[in-house]
Amino acid sequence: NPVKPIVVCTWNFFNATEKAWEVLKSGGNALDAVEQGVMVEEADETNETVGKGGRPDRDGNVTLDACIMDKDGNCGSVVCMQNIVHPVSVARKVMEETPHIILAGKGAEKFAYEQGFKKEDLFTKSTREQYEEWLKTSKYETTINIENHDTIGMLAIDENGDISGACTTSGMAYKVAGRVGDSPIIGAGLFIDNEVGGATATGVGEEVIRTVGSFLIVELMRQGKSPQEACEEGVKRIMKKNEGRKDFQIGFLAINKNGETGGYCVHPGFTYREYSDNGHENREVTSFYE
Ligand code: SD4
Repeated sequence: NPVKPIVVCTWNFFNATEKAWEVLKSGGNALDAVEQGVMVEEADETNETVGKGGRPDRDGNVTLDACIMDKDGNCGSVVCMQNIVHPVSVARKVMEETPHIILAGKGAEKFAYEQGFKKEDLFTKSTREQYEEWLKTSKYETTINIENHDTIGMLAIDENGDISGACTTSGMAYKVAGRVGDSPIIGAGLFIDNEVGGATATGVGEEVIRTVGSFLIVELMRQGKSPQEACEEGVKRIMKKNEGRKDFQIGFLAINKNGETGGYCVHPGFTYREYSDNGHENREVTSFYE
């Protein structure tokens, strides 16, 4: 018997998972659940990798990336968008209200205003102070599990057994202006195939894009691998291209149509949250590549 409803998300996001679970338990669909779930992190100023309070690029612009994908393979995405707290909801509007899939930068922002979204400064006191401190050295480096931690990718199956997913981030802190990561790229940071399952990613986006990670994992599940095995293979493909380089973190999270889940990462420290009628858990990913 398939486990449903069920929701999983990257890292230990209690409030976001609670919200998505509430939507699913009240009979809501998976698309609404993942949108409303990740919106909690977008609004949370203490999460400095997503939405309001996200860290800026090296020129001091807070630019956000997000995407959403539904059971029918419809998807929407915004990349490098400023001044809007909820990029995932703009991505959903792109999916539902335009003939397009990705809107970028100023065009995405203009579209958001046309759809009724409000302009808001995404800096917080904390991120502004950190940025000013960073400017003193202007050194770009990614610290495993720390500096660029906390992108939320969420996958859900509703009572009908239908799957949707969403992913939202401010990307790598102090990135080059204009940089877009994996999170809003369909197939890289997120992929859903309602016949098979879904996958999402966190960590250094460039590495995820190079293997089209989430699509790869879903296709591996289609070929018969479990979510766990598929995530392991996804990480291994990335490591193969890096010839011994291990100074970065990648975390993959996957779910299949039966509600089985799995996660794998390069280094210890990646966790995911899972809610179903079988329990509400924060799962430490205890097997990793390192
Ligand atoms: C990116 N994958 O922009 C994102 C960063 C991330 O937790 O996952 N942070 O590359």
